[in-house]
Amino acid sequence: MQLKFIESDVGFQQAKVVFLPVPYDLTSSFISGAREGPYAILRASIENEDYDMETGKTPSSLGFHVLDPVPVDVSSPENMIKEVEKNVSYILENNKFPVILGGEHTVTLGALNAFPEKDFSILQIDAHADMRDSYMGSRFSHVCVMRRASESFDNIVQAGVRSISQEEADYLKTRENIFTFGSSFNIEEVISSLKNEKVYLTIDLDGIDPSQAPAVGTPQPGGIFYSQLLELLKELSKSKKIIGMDVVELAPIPGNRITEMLAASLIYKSLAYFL
Ligand SMILES: [Mn+2]
Repeated sequence: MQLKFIESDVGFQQAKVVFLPVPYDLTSSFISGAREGPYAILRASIENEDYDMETGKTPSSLGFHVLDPVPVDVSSPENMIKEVEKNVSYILENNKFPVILGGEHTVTLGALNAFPEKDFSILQIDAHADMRDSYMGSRFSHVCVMRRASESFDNIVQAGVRSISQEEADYLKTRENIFTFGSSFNIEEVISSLKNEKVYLTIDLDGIDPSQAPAVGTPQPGGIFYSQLLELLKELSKSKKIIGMDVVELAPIPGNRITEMLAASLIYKSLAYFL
């Protein structure tokens, strides 16, 4: 099956935006199924109009290409992260904008590792801080992903966070350039916490209110609303250069397409704002 985002696929060489499906959910701790996430988002994207009413842009005119899904390596999360890194490096070396479709949140580490310069900030949309040092014997569980990232990156800004362990809260106190916001945040405050001009965006869909994005691995009541998130991303695009993004943790609910429709629209709107 040829995978596409929206209708068109111009091939790798012509594309400005390259989608990387990563159907991986080995460390999911509650509801598994994130391996189906990338296909669900791509299928849902077909239902979208390719014209964005708000910006008057047609993001698909940038040229889209969907790479073959990253083969799932269940031998260890580290090997899976390396596979993602290899693929994202290839996208970056060819000067294209990467959009990684998870899969569980662990895949973000592969994307972050792929950037040769670590001169950027990370904006994380998430219900959880994902700052545990290890979980169930693994340091590469999806709930440890931002802790690992914090070992290579100084400035991480989290929004939508409403579930956190004591261990994580204590760790965050030791990091002056990691900022954690709940679901109701001031957009200016979030953006001014991003210290670098370049920003990588990671969206864990559980950051969004579960009434709007129910199909996630670990739903948490409360959350950011779609319109609020779009407002944040639109403002972000005015002062920052977005260098790549991922959308993770979609575990489809059979018969309920709301979350994948939201994810597809969110990506499309982001591209309209960012590029
Ligand atoms: Mn997460």
